[in-house]
Amino acid sequence: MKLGKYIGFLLCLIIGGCSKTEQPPLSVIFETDMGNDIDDAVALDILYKYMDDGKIHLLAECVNKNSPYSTEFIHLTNYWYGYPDIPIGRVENGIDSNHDSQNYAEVVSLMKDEQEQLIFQRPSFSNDSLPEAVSLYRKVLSSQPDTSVVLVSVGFSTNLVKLLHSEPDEYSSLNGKELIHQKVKLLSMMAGSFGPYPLSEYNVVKDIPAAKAIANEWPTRIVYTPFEIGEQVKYQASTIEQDLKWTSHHPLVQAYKSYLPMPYDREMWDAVATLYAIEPSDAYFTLSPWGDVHVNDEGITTFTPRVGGTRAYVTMTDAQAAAAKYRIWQLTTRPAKR
Ligand SMILES: [Ca+2]
Repeated sequence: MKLGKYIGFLLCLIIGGCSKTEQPPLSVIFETDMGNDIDDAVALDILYKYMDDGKIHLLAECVNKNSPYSTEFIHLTNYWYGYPDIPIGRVENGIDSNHDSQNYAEVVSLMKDEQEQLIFQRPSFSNDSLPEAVSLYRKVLSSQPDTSVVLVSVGFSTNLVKLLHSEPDEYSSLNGKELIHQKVKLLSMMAGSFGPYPLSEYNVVKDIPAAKAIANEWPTRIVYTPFEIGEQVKYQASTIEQDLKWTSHHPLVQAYKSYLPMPYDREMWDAVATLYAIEPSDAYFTLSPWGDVHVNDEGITTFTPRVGGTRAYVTMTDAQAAAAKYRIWQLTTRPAKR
């Protein structure tokens, strides 16, 4: 080995970067209720940054919030971050969440400057012309190598259960369950609560039949990021106000400021589920034993350990939560490559 290469090899060993950069990009699909809470927008920013780093290939973005502005916001950010070709899927007959919160996706999509021009320019857009998510899932999954795709679900399970129960079609002779079993290696899901007190978590309670079906029937591993995690990892108002000034108009900044009156710190449930999907390091996470998850009629989730089980959930020590919080800050404050 030549001296230069040897020194480089040693540096790689010391900083631990060699094996990471040599890994092929992880194939990821993002499933979101974009617009209901600001952590979806933070999670998506993180995914773009992982793409900037060559760590992932974002195959598709599917929306389970029944609003044309949820898909339009993602269309907008795809252009702004420099990834205009990522396909977007829409939900059909999704459950209603349009009055659950201030829809920052709508506010940012319509935001104009003093000359009445859209601040975030993008090609014209029609939600109705998008493929339904289940169709997009089947098209994308069927084209991927076996056991290669990681799904990040940070909203309701409406689209996922439609995929699970889908029939063979033009893209695959497999039914949904068979297709998932063949292609998906992990579902990282923000849902549920496994703390000391029963709690109906939002993503579950909005579509309980779907959450039940996923817990009972999903044929590959699921790792839940539960409600309790949010309290440990909060995004800070000061980051929005001070650390994202590299550009005059940033969709994440505008979305954050539109969601709730500033200043506020917000729980980062969805960003944590995304971090787990891409970097499931014990620097950030403690994984429960594997077992089963049960969802009752009120949307309360319970976990039972079982040898051979395929469900688990994450917890964090204070040190792990601090490390995850720093990692999320590091990714989101970094300028996008665009
Ligand atoms: Ca969400």
